Amino acid sequence: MSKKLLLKDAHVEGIRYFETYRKQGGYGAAEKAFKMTPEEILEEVKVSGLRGRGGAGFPTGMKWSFLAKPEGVPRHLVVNADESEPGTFKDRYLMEFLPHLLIEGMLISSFVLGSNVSYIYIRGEYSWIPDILEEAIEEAKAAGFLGKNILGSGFDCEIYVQRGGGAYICGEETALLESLEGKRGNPRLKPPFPAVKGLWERPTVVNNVESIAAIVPIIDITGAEYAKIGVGRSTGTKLISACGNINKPGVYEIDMTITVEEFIYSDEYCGGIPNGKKLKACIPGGSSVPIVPANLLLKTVNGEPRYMNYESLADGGFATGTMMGSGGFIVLDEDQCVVEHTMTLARFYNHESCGQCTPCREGTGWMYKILKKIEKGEGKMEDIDLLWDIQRKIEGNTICPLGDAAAWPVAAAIRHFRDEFEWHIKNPELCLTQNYGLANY
Ligand code: L3W
Ligand code: SF4
Repeated sequence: MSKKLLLKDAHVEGIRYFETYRKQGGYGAAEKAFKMTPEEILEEVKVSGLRGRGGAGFPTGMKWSFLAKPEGVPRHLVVNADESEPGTFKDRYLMEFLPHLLIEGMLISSFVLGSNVSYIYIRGEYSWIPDILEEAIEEAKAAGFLGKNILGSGFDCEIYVQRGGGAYICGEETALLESLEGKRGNPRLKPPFPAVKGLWERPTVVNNVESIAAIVPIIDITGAEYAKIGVGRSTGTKLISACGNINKPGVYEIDMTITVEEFIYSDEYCGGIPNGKKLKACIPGGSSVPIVPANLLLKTVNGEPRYMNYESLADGGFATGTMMGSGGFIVLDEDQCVVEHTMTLARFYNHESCGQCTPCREGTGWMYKILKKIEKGEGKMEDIDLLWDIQRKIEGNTICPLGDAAAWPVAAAIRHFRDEFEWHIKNPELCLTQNYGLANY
């Protein structure tokens, strides 16, 4: 059984409210942190080995230590709650059921970073959650955990919630900052990174909801104890949102030592695949990461079991491995069509491209058109090589990672399931979607 750090009180009735959260020991980590110096807390975060839970896995302590501190310039913490990655819904769970865990994490993080005004940027579609967060912020303020002179420390902190307008690209940190400034959410060129020039050109740390929530248990149990959970550079616990062809979709907290097989088949987690169907493939880290066929999902290229952690999932590189990403775990059974699935994703990335760079703006649309043709049974063999060529020209040639995110699923689908693409081309009369004319696409 995985250790629970973030979700240990998730099922306590009323945990959403300050009084219950406090009774369960909530804000104890904040009280402990305010007896430490910001440097001591930063050291705990570094020792914990916590890596960003939004997708990139960048070490949180290192990101915090990059924060520029020019004299007289305000600094900000911005929590990225624009959780729009298909298959990813773990931050929604945290904010909906444990809003005070996020606020306590933000308070401690703001104290370390010297952010007197911090923000939560939340995706527009999570329309009911801002009210939950704002109510929790008011409760924390009334109890003296936000506002002026918190716990007599002389430190002031306000938290504001900003709703996004429903664009996936605003989950990219610099597009998010543009949007927070009231502009169209177009990604900026990096460097400079937000840690140097972020919100209104001020030094800014942008962290995912889960990363900030994890600061609470790190302070509670110490960074060293946190680092003992998990394995290698995959320390602590990770939330996984599991969906697709599984018996028990939901949000699970794992300690990154379990195998992929255990995660899919054990009753503690996904509970296996409905109707005794076979596993075909899985996308373990949200739609942006490469799809992996069952044989490589259950073991690595070296024949070792594949584990649910950053290193094992990436074993073999992108050629055979994949990524932990945001932890959006999508399971496909033997009846699913990889071509259709890839086409749906291509449509999504084409729709969400901000259009600033040519390879992404043109390439995503081109890939979608070709995939639609193949899916309808109107493709030619040379289309597969053309698709391969287009995705290669997108990867690494764009301003932000959306280009890579659009290219990788196509590359992995062709690499691992080329036979399915060929089958569509050789058997146009059997392509199921042909008769529907793909009206919904
Ligand atoms: C200062 C340096 N800061 C890096 C910071 C940087 C950022 C973080 C990671 O994309 C990925 C993407 C999606 N000085 C720095 C520095 N930083 N070097 O570190 O940066 P980076 O560029 O590796 O990644 P990113 O731009 O944050 C995120 C993948 O995540 N993904 C996306 C999921 C989307 C969601 C969602 O909808 N919420 O989770 C899933 O896998 O493809 O590769 O903060 O500033 N020298
Ligand atoms: Fe916009 Fe795509 Fe370029 Fe990102 S890669 S900046 S989404 S056009």
